[in-house]
Amino acid sequence: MEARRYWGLAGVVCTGVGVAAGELTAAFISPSASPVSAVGQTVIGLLPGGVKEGAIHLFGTADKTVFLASMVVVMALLAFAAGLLERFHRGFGLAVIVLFGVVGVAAVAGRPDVTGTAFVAPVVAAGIAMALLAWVRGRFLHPGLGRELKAEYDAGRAPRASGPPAVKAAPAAPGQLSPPPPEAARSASRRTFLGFMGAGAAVAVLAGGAAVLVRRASVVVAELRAKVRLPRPATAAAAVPAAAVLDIAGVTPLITDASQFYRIDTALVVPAVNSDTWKLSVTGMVEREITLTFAQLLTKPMVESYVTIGCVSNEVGGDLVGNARWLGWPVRELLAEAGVRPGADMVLSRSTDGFTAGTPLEALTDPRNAMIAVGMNGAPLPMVHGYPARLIVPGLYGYVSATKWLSELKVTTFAADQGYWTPLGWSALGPIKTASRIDVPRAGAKLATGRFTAAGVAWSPERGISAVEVQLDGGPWQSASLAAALNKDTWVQWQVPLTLAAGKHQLKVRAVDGAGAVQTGDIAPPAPDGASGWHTVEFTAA
Ligand SMILES: Nc1nc2c(c(=O)[nH]1)N[C@H]1C(S)=C(S)[C@@H](COP(=O)(O)O)O[C@H]1N2
Ligand SMILES: [Mo]
Repeated sequence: MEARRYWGLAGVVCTGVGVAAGELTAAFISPSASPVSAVGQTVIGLLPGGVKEGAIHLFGTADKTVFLASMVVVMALLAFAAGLLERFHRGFGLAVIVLFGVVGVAAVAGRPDVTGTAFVAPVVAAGIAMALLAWVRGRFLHPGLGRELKAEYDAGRAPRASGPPAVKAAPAAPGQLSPPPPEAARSASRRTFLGFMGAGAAVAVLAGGAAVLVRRASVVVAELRAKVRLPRPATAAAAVPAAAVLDIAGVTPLITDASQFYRIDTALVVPAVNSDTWKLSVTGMVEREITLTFAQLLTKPMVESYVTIGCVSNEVGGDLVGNARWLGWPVRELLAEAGVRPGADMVLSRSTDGFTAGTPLEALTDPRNAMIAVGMNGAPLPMVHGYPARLIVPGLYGYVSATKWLSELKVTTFAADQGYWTPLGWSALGPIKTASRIDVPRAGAKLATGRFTAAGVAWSPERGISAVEVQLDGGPWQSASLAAALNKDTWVQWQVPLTLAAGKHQLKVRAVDGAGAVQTGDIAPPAPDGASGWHTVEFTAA
């Protein structure tokens, strides 16, 4: 098995399986995470305009197909070369694959819509390709030492040219060179090798095909999303005052960029909800059931508001919380059109993928800005955050309110229905607990002695924040100063000047809500209704 073509073939098949596995991983992570298309887009971006136009002239609408086909050919050639290099010197081919991985990571990281997990796909691709090539090398390709040949040899059928002195059934006299393995043994080994290569190619084609199918749906939706023109809000959010933003390095930004916004849901594959066929229905205890298309929803008078949402699973000091400018139609107006019948006390919202949340009816009908949101920070909802529409309810944890990929609002009762997480041990009611977080200093920071400004954020959506206090090394609680609040539904930044002596320090923070209630210091885990306790950071000054 020394022929060059076998090594090249191994390079192509092993890399192919890796790339396909990477594509499949990407399809599950996010529609934009595909390493192959990221590399392709990067290459297209680097091509001079003339070349691009030339290609479009030459190939017309087939330009993308031609481009992808050329990419596959180039990758196959490089992978063939990687296999040959591995034959030339152990590890060289693997190094080429590492390079593939690095290019993939760089390309994915350079995409405008990059997500934190996007780099996983090229890493998976390179890892699998390397592991396979190393295995195939050891199993079949190592000159004269293939296990297949050894088995033949041990069975006394295939005397070998090199290796340990033959004890069993060695036809050659001691000191004499054994003859090479007979053609029969070599072709048996070759057949097994080629069988493995065929199986590998089949796996690559199947995984790649599955990735394409998963992706195609999301590409269609991404294109629809790109064409959405959000309506102007009937009630716009006021511009962010300068006084709301502290100029302190390391403090959480007041507005969370969609790309940085935490994502929590039960969906393995991001639902690709086609906004052309999407419908929202209002059912249950209503005078008239209503169904609404996306186009109809976009004609409704929209409110725009900053709302901080949080996950019930957020630990004290954790980052499963974010603040965005949402645009949506007030749920109370939709419910008023449907006419809620007496006796109802809950709305069970359902997503296209079957998730449900049970929200107190009151939270959707009182004056707060509970909305069917279609916009996030001035753009249509990102697919991972619920495109085309989701619920946003100030003051409630996401699991009881923030249904993404919203498809139905069923007016019902807590006695009759439960949201997804309630039977799994989480509280039926999920008001967000007042919380505060120290962003600066970070835990374990090594600071200089003297003056230092600590900073962070505090939130108590719906009630607002009236004060934040910190405690240094068990001393008295001292007031932090608050940046201007956008409204009572969002977090506020806080800062406090400290004077640090040399040594170890411990800083605690607590907030006071708009009604004067002090954030509890009682330590509770996230289950069943949200973590509590004062965020505490330890650091040193020298
Ligand atoms: N369809 C659907 N919507 C969902 C969930 C889900 O699993 N499926 N999770 C909820 C939870 S637990 C939270 S905290 C928020 C998170 O919203 P985000 O991912 O946009 O930050 O979405 C909520 N909406
Ligand atoms: Mo959550």
